[in-house]
Amino acid sequence: NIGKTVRLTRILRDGRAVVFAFDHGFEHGPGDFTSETIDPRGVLKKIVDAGVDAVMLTAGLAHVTRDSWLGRTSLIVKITGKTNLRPEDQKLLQSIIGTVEEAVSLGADAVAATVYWGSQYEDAMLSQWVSIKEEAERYGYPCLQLAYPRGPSIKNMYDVEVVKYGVRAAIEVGADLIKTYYTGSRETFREVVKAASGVPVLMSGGAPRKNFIDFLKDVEDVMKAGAQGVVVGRNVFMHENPALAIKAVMKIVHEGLTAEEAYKT
Ligand code: FBP
Repeated sequence: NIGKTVRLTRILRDGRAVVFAFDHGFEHGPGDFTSETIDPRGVLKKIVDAGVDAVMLTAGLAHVTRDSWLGRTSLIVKITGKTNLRPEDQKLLQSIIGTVEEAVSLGADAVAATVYWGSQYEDAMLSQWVSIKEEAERYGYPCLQLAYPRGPSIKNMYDVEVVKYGVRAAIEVGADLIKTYYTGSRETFREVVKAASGVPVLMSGGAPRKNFIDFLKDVEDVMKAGAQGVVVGRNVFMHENPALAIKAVMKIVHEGLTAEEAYKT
C-alpha cells in the first residue's frame, strides 16, 4: 500500500515523530484549559511554529483550527472518542465521532482510533476498528491505534505484561502505528517495543508531571528503549511555555539529546 507508506513517511520523517495530541476538549472537557488555551488556535499555532511533526485532532477541531496547521505540519484525525460527561459505566467505550472520508477531505495523513483492551466493550471497539481499517486501507491511510489496556480485570494498566498484551493485540489487528503507556523503566519498555515487532511505538504523554524534567526523562528512556517517538498533550499545553516544551521534546526525539541537555537548551 504505497499511499500508506507515503503518508507514514510524512509523519515519521527521520523514522521518529513528535505528535501533539489536542483532543482533550472532547475527551476531558474544558477543565483541562485556561481562559487562554480554551481557544485552541493560539496554542496550536505556537506548537506548529515550533516545528512539531504532526497534530492529532478531531475532524471538527481540525476544521476550526485550520489556519494554525494547514500546509505546515501533518494532520492525524482521531475518529473515535468519548466525553467525560457520560455515565461512569460507559467510560470504557469509545464511540465513532468521525469518518476516514472526513480525514481524507481534510487532507490528513492518518487516522487514529482508541481500543480499550480489556474493557467490557472491547468487542464493540474491535468492530469499529476493523471497519475503520478497511476504509483506511482503501484510501492508503495509516491507522494509529491508541492501544490502552483498561478494564475490570486490569489492576495496573502500566504493568509491562499488560501493556505488551495491548501492543501485541494492536499489531494483530493491523495497527500501523501504536500509542501506548510508558511502563516506568527503560528495560520494561524495551520489551514493549519488541512486542510491537517493528511497528512504530509512540509513548502516550499522560497527566502533567509536577516537574517537566521528569517528563523529559521518560521521553529519553522510551527513546533509548527503541521507541519511535511520543504523542504528547497535557505536559506541553499545560506548560507555561508550550513552544519551549515541545522543542525540548523534539531535541530528545530527533537529535538524541538527554533530558538534562534538552531542558537546559
Ligand atoms: P496526554 O499527553 O495529555 O496524555 O494526551 C494523550 C491522550 O491520549 C489524548 O489523546 C487523550 O485525550 C488523553 O490522553 C486521554 O486521557 P485519559 O487517559 O484521561 O483517557
